[in-house]
Amino acid sequence: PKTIFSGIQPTGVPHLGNYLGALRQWAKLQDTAEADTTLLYSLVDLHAITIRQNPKQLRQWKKESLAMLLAIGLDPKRSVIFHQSAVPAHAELMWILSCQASTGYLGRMTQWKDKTANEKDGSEKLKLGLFSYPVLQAADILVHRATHVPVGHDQAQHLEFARQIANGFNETYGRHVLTPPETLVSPAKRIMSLTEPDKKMSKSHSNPKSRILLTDPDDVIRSKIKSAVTDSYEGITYEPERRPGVSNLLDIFYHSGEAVETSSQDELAKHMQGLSLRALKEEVAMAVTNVIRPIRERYESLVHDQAALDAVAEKGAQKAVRSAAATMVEVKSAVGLM
Ligand code: AQP
Repeated sequence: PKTIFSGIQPTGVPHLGNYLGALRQWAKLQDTAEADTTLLYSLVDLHAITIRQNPKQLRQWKKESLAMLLAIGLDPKRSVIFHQSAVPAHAELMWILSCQASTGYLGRMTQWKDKTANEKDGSEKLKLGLFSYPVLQAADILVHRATHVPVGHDQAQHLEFARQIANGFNETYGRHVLTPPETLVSPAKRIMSLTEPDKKMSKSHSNPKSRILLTDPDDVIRSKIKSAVTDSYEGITYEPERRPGVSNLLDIFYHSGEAVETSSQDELAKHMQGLSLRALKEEVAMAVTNVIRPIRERYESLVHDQAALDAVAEKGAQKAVRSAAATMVEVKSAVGLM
């Protein structure tokens, strides 16, 4: 039987990129997976603290992110939903895998290079936790013996690392203990920032107009899309290299599901050819508000019910603790820790 695992950092309200790139697929898998498939979805708060967080804010974001997972359609009866730090085996396996991971490989990770590009001689400021982020991510996946991991395209490199570390561990200890996972990359590979369309849409970017939040009211969504950066070329074409802004709008429109009759973004662009950029933006805004409205409404009805959210987290943690325990026995026994 398959096991599906994925995670999201509770570092703010999830945005349209998180949704189209990952969360929507998580919810869909609930309906399409075979009955004996296990689904685990985690709010990875230990990953969140690789960047300094305000404790009060982090607590709030954990609660809001949990409400959002329910709002996008995760059903706690079908999916195990839990906070990563409530399952100590994640950190424990991470330590054991740290003794397996090569620092050279970790140093070549794009996310590490991106996040440290501006710190010239900042090795005092750069934290070990950020460097070993992919090792914790590998532990998250491997501790639950996940066979499939649905993520956005930006995480593909970390998944390759998880496979390598699983294979390396099995080879070192001469038995099949860890399961190398398969990556399920979402069709919406990378949704880009609305203000700098050569960068991915991200929770942590300083400009709030760069992203559409799953809690944004319709008029806010419309105004963010209206002011999205495009270009002054003629017409509407899908050319991600030359026209990143327009192509991102076409991607968003395509994946928001209003364009079902077209089979590619290229075809969609041809379909929309006669429109002005302003009219294109209006169409995109309409599609996005239709996707986000029901999520936002469900979120608003869930987020204030602290007792219900606590109960979901508690139940999820209990199940995840059990799922991880079986792996830890095998890992510790292979290594000689027991
Ligand atoms: N722009 C994106 N397009 C498609 N998928 C995306 N994901 C994130 N951004 C995009 C996918 O969302 C899932 C959860 O992401 P995360 O919160 O764990 O990590 P992240 O990639 O670091 O997300 P952010 O929003 O950019 O957060 P910050 O700014 O805090 O780093 C992942 O599956 C990811 O692929």
